[in-house]
Amino acid sequence: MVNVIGLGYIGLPTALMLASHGLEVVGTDYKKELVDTLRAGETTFDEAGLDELFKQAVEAGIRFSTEYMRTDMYIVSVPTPYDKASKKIDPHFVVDAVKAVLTVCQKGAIVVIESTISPGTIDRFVRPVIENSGFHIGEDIHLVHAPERIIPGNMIYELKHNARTIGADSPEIGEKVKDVYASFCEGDIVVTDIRTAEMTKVVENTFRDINIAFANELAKICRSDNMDVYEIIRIANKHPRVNILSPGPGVGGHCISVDPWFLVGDYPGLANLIRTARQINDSMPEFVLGRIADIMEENGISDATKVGLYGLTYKENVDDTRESPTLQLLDCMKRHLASGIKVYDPFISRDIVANQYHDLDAFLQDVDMVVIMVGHNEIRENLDKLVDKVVLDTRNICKEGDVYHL
Ligand code: SAJ
Repeated sequence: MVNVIGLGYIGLPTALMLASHGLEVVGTDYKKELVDTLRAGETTFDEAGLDELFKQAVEAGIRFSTEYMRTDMYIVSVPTPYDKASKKIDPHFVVDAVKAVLTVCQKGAIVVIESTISPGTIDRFVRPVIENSGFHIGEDIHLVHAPERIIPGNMIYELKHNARTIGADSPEIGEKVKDVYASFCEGDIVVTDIRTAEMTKVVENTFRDINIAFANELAKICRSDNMDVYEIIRIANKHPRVNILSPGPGVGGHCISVDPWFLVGDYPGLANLIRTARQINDSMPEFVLGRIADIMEENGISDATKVGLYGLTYKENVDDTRESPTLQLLDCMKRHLASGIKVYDPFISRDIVANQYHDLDAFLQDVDMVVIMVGHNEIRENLDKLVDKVVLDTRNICKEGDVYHL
């Protein structure tokens, strides 16, 4: 039996995937409400294909509990927040989960950490907790790091098709865990050591952050001299060895905007390019704010309450608002003492910010200027509703019409 600990964005799909591929699975989460929702037959977030997979897993017998199970394999997928001041990881959820596992596990159990952790976290925080509890790593308990790699919006497909990394102290244990993931994963599964697996995961997200920062810096350069950044990127990308990503209003989510800081926090004297990239991406919401001010002035709009931000989530077609550029922009506005700007996102049904709307038409009726912060399908399919608005499109989804860009 596999006990998956933490039933959030990663743990839940992973547990469902294992169960629907023939493994006995219990999903554990300390949040009773979440467990009750799953037991009642409902999923807890929006993701393409998740409901279907959930149905299959329930039919296959997956169970959900607030209790940790006595078994020989655990997959830990709990959050890893970071301290914004020191830029270092806060491993307390991982450490607490491992401590809880130690109270119930069988001798020789394998504990797989899936949560993204900064390189060295297992050595610094997890091993000492196990050893101080009187367990011998490699005999009583085996440690593995198998970082997730799936992208929100395409998680179910990527769970099946992406390559994976398994970091283990011993190759035999690595192979055992590989067999479990191979029950559903058709991608290449590489077995390596724990430190390499930790570093590789953070490097992947840092690579993407740096590439987005390059696109964002280009957007600023092109804006300063009236050049079309999208046309330049489109043409440059026809070169066989150039592949520039898309500029945008900032980098959000709990992965790409967080993981590079682990390297900056741990290697402050060395991670210079990485730090600069993070700073460029973090500067984008303020840059958008400057664009909004200029465009308002150009169009004689003096009242911020006539401006609406479309999109609150960190990217299109997901319901996750963690570190979202829109929230960062609203924060910037507070610092500039401006307020009253209107906000709408079809994926966010509860009120999380001031002046939030829950209906596209009502939102559009009350604003003269729309800032597209997120390119949800909803707005792509309703661009005709923006014809009489001043539009700032930070995602380059409007290919026609008189629209402002970054
Ligand atoms: N963004 C841009 N321009 C782009 C691409 C993205 O501005 O060209 C922005 C997005 O709008 C968003 C942010 O960057 O605000 C991050 O979005 P994303 O789609 O690039 O990535 P995430 O954070 O949803 O998922 C990433 C993925 N990592 C990589 O692609 C290397 C995913 O595979 C990881 O599993 C995930 O992080 C994670 O959990 O670590």
